[in-house]
Amino acid sequence: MDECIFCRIIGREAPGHVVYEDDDVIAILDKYPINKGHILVMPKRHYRDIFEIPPEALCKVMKVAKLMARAVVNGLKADGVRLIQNNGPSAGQVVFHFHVHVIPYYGGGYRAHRVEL
Ligand code: DGP
Repeated sequence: MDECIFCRIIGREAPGHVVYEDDDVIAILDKYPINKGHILVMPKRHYRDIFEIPPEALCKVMKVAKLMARAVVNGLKADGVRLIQNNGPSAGQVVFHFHVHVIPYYGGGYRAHRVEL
């Protein structure tokens, strides 16, 4: 899976800002954030999407997603957090390594588009 950018980040073959890591799960900052502190949580092992990831691995990822949601509220003072997860190009998936977006919000209304930080 050398062509997978997330596998390359996990293997330290490509740069990535790691904010959490354990034996099975890693969390990195999104390179194109919707808001400050936009995090991607993913299994270290490569699964394409929600249909490929086994339930046990999914549970581990979601536990870390919850930790990251708490971290952006406590650490970055976000007052809202959105979790999203895309499957397939027509649903907006562009990296085909299962991941959950943890997107902090800071008041001022909901925004779905990306910003320059
Ligand atoms: P999705 O559209 O759900 O497949 O989300 C893929 C996300 O991955 C998107 O928000 C941008 C982010 N992304 C793409 N390439 C890189 C990269 O090289 N490094 C990091 N940290 N994030 C990336």
